[in-house]
Amino acid sequence: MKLYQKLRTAVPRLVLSQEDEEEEEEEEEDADTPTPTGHSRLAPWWVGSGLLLSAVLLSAVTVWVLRQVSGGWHGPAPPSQCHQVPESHRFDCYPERSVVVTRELCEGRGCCFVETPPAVGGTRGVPWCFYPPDFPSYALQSLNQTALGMAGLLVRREKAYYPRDIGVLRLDVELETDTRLHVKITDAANPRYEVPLDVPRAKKRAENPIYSLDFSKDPFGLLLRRRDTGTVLLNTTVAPLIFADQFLQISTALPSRFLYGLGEHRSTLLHSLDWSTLTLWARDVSPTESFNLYGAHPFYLLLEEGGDAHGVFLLNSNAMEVALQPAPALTWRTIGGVLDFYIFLGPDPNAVIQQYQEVIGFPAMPPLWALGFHLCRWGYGSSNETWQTVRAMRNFQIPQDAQWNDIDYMDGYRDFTFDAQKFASLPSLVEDLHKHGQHYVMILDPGISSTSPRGSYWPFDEGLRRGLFINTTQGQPLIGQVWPGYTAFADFSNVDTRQWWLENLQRFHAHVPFDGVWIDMNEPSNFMDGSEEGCPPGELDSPPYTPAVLGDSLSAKTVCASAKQSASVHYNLHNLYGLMEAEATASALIQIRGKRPFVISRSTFPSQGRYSGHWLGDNRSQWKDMYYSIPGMLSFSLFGIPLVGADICGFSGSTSEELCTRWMQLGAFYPFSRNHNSQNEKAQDPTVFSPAARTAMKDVLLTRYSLLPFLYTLFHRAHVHGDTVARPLFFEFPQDTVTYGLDRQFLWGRSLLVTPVLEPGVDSVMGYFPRGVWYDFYTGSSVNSSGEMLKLSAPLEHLNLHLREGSILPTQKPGPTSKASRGNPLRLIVALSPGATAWGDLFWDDGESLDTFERGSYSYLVFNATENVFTSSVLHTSTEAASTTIGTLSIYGVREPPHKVLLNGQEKPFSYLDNQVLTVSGLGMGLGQAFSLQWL
Ligand code: MIG
Repeated sequence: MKLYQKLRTAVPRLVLSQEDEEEEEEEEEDADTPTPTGHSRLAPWWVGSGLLLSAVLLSAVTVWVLRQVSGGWHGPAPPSQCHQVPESHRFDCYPERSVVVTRELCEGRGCCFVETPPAVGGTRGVPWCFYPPDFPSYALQSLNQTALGMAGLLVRREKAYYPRDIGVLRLDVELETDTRLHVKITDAANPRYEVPLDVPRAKKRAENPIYSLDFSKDPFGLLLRRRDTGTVLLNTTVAPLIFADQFLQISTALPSRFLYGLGEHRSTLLHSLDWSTLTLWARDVSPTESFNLYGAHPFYLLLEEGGDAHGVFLLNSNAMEVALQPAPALTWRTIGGVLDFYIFLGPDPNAVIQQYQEVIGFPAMPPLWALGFHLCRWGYGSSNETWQTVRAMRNFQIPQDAQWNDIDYMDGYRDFTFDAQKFASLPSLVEDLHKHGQHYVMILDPGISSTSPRGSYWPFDEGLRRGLFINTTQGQPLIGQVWPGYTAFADFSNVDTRQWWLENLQRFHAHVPFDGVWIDMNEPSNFMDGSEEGCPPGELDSPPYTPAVLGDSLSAKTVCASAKQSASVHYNLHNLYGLMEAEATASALIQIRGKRPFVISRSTFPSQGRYSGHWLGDNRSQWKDMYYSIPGMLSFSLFGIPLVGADICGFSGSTSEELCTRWMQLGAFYPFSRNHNSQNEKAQDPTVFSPAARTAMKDVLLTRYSLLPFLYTLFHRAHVHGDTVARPLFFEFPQDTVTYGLDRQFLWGRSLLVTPVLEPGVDSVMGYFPRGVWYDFYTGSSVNSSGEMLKLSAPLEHLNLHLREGSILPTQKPGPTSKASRGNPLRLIVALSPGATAWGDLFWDDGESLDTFERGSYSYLVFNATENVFTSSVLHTSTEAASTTIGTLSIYGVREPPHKVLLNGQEKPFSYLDNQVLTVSGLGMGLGQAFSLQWL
């Protein structure tokens, strides 16, 4: 208690009401002697105006006794206490799915058992077994100031109900920046597994945090507030903290129901808090609502009342669940590691994502060709067939930057080989792609065939010799089954594996000079559960608590959790498999090609954006799947992986011409745009459809290509500032609550609104237009919205695109490849605000060299329009800029027809249309040249 008191005198005091003060004094006196009654002296937290929430804070960091709860309580909770807990505030004390919870089992845990009508619609509904208000938890026993914040001890007097319950925990609170707080809870005595991620460490304590922090002492709890609004962002006193070796649980009240993130899942962008549980455990499965999918992203963004936003990241890679309930409240439930939270205070959504990426790392700058159109198919069957498609695309002059091959290029599905018969012309195909300014990408799987005759397959022989595979508990390579038959799995947590992976890629590149790599099946996926021998008994494969993973077992369709990897057991590293493979692959590509790497990965984890993009996996050729790609894509924007897209036209099942046309239109606005198809399905590339459909697809790709300078600049901003590329509307209009649930439209950057058609048989689409002037991208005609749903004409050949007032977009005459386009003159589209201002920028470099920004080999231009003058300012320039010119300026929203246009003071011809569009062509201004254009 001494430490605690010392700290209290060291910081400004908390102002409490008279009554509260008395209570507090009382508690101070007998702080060491728990009262035997077991009754909380405070109003329960759900009574919103209770003491806990009415305290006024004076300091950023204040500690005081909130409530003193006895630890001496056993057995069934008194029924009155149980019924007192409102249904929405019942925190599940028996989340196990394998048992039907009875009163006996529940009360055996010391919890309340109250039956309520079963839920409808697939969720578990109100838990029947829940914590009583005074369920034993930890008490904050000491708290010391540290350089960055404070460190304390949490002590539990009574064990909870899971084995190896940890009695004394260490709490570290670091005020890392004014907008970032770091809270870590771990075993005070023994080191535990922690995610091997390099996170930046603050050097000194934040001076003016925009948050304040308070602690409840017994039971321990943390309250985080936004200072200027007083909004309580976290309140962990709502349910007991549990910290056993393989069951760690902490709950918090949420300040609103506007919760996003927590991937990877198939869901609406805005999560439902009606008793949904989101499981995070990398899994190969065709995306299905409520299943755990390929990646794990324990991060959420929450919009508060009034439009401020904050984010919470739990740096933990173990299997976990996040339980949501309507209180609103959230429970993190993980089965290993430590509770390591980063909290980002924004205050706007974009700032939250920037701050998150300051911790996990900003995304890599992709090569320009990555932003072109990609074509792929499982089952071209031969390199000639693949080549035919490429030629057909060229014949119709449909833009394409990259041709891909799926596993059928391999010899017996073995990595680093290609079928010598069917793919004999593969090297020539790749050469031909390069000649046409195009690129080649092929798939690699992490399962390495283990049954090829010794001496015939270097990847396995050498991996075995060097000991680079995931091992069983017995120390032998774990054997599972994937496409090539029996396989071992590369252990990318071993640095030597990265070297071996590089050598494999080098050897293959000598024959097939690929440009990028598609890494699939890296959950890792296994056709067997665990291994050919199953998994051994024990607490890793059969933990005391198994989160609600698909298949009810950690080893379902993957390797055993007990398997040994160089950095730890697979139990801890499973969710990191795709990240580690991506890192190894990107670094190998850099060494082999000396250029910016292009990697697309199926499994992902926070910080993945530094190494790869992501596609949303095995969707189906259905309208519903097309819709789900939007929330999927936008969620990955939140996760710091801006290079994302879904299989355009659908992976499995057969697409229709109408669906595929609409999907090509939407997909032309995925940051990563690839049409991919499963084996045994009809071809679905643009060339196979009717002339009308084909032309619509070609047109929308040309539109994409015309926007590449804008898209590329957005990626630069993502790389340097952590801005999002594809962006939910609420990011730009957080004050407009209508936008909170919108996930059928999205923005590129802050200004380009995409409103796709997502259903069959229509020729119009409803779209929301936040308050302001919006211009039709193609024509420049404007609508002035007061924040309305508008019906837009949408015939099959048309994708609705609108420009927000006040923006300037750099575009370019499109060519058949990004390489061809980038030589063409630029056209800037200026969308004036009613006050006749606009802003935009352009990042330009050679499109492929490493670290151009970091080395200064780039140009950066800022465009402004104000009072009838447009100016281009060159903030930075380098040699690449010399060959590129700005040719045209199209200014939307010029109200009066001008009589004169001056370029740097010289008169210029122009055109002016009735819809208030002023166009000036033939500017011929080099990118490195600042200039101004005035209309009078
Ligand atoms: O077991 O490589 O998600 O895009 O075409 C299926 C074949 C393995 C799954 C990928 C899909 C790819 C397919 N792969």
